[in-house]
Amino acid sequence: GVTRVQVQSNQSITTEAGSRSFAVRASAERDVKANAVAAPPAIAEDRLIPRVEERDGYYVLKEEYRTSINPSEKIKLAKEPMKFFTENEIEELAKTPFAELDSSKPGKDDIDVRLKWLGLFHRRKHQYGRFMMRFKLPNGITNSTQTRFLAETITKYGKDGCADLTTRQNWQIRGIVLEDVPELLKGLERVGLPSIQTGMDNVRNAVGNPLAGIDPHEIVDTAPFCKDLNDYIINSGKGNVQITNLPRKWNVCVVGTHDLFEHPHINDLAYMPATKDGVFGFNILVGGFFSPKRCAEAIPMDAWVPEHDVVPLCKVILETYRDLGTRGNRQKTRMMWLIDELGIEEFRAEVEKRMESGPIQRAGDDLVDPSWKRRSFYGVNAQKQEGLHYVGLHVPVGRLQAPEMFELARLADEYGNGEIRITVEQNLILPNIPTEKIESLLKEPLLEKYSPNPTPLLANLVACTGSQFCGQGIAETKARSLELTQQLDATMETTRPIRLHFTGCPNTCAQVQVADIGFMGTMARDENRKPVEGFDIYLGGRIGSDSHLGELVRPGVPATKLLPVVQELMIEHFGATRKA
Ligand code: SRM
Ligand code: SF4
Repeated sequence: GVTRVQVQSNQSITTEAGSRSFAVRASAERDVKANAVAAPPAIAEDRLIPRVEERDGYYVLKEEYRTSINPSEKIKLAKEPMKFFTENEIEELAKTPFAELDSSKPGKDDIDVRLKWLGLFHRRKHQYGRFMMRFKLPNGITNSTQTRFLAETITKYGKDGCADLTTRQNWQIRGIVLEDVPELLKGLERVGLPSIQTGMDNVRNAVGNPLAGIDPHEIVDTAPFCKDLNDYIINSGKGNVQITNLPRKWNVCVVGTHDLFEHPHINDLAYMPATKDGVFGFNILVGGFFSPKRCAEAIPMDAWVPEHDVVPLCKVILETYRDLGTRGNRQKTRMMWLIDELGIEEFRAEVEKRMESGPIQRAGDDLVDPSWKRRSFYGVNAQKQEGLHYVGLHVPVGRLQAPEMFELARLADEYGNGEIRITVEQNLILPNIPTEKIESLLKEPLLEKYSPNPTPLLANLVACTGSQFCGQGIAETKARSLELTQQLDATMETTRPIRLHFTGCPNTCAQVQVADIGFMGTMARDENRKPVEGFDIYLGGRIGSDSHLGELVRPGVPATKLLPVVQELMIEHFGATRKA
């Protein structure tokens, strides 16, 4: 139950239940009335002094702000992580025996932390000595060449190699060993797939409409905006050292649909299509984020920018956050905490102060239709371009092996134009298929595995990496969620899609708070009070204009006891019935 309600000066409302917290917009008005709203505290002038300064081309924390900083800040101060890339220090590191690196604290920090600036995540706990790699794939648009290259890369690693589609429209691959990294980086450059600035205190993949440019109903094509943002964020692949020392991770998306496929309410910065005095541009939402201790929906910055100011605005928001964000308790360093501290108006003023083109306009007229019914991507759908179609395919829990990736690349080349799209639900879209090729595409054996017509439950299943590879995982997610969903399909009749999200720990990478039914890995107790893997079950998350974050309804259900609990929730809340 909800035990305490805090009302922040900036209208973001966070309720806390034990150690967990949820933003609840629907009940906001009621709660505001019940609680006196504290006036935003006056901001002391010295609070607005930037805490970082440029030194030899890199941004570092000033001496006077180095007390009470978190361990990650200390690792960044001890050695600039970006130098592995910008000064090619990775060459030397890759030549050093792994055991030697792992025998000292600085070496451990390099392999476990600093390499994340290159998109390399050491899987110490479950795949010792091997790395997961993550990319920059603006708007989730990849192609057959990149897919083949990734497939070749993981093939080398045999049973240790596989690939995932992520909840930020991205590829991740596994099995990489350090000595291969310099060559791998060169290969990635050839196929135009950068991996830099994808982990730790960097900007994450820029998300857009997966149907960008081909969607007959889109408001705007988000792909060019995501590409421009990405070019700025990583300085066109050369690395943007101005923004590689943020206080924490940071997410951005550009909305192009009424469907809100892009999840604007859970990004640190979201561009919402809007007009102002008849000119097209974007209204700005800021501060949306999820973390173990607090989840907050993005709030309006009361700002509108024309198209040509999309990148400049992103730059000044990032610089404001970099300069002023706090770097103490790491659970309180996401951008919303800074917005809370300053108040949204002061935050806006700080952003505006940095904007070279002058004052930022107040919000314009939103173009998103709030009554729009979210569409499904699956199957064959007409594109904006006459005679062309996109085909939505279901990839069970987003996991791929090399042989399927080679096949996928072949299909993209033979039937389309080589392009492949990734959705934030970890599925695929093959665009640009001419009418006359549809029939034979649908007969391809790969589509038996990656179905264009999954069951309503499988269609909406999302699962994070979980404890199979992720050291933070408390529970296994992918195999288990697939099995449970198949059991539900076999036993339950559903009349509407039910979105099931499984996440292995409170970091909520699979966003359980936006799911109809969300499962968050936790330690539970079985009937003999023995500790076992289990899940906290969340209910009632909504996406789209009616967004709402789900709430915990069944804490600590042992993994082996999920089926009856979920069946009951499906009957009670989603009109499902039991099959005869
Ligand atoms: Fe995440 C950390 C996987 C999307 C919140 N996330 C991690 C790490 C890197 C932890 C680790 O080192 O093992 C996971 C890597 C596991 C692995 O081996 O794959 C990991 N996160 C993922 C992915 C792959 C989940 C998936 O299966 O799709 C997603 C990759 C997206 C991408 O392409 O970049 C992924 N993570 C998210 C999202 C969803 C989103 O962005 O919409 C969130 C919640 C939204 C948010 O961040 O506001 C998310 N991940 C976290 C957090 C909690 C952040 C916080 O402020 O506390 C962590 C932990 C951290 O940063 O300290 C984390
Ligand atoms: Fe790992 Fe937890 Fe994220 Fe799942 S939610 S990928 S277990 S950090």
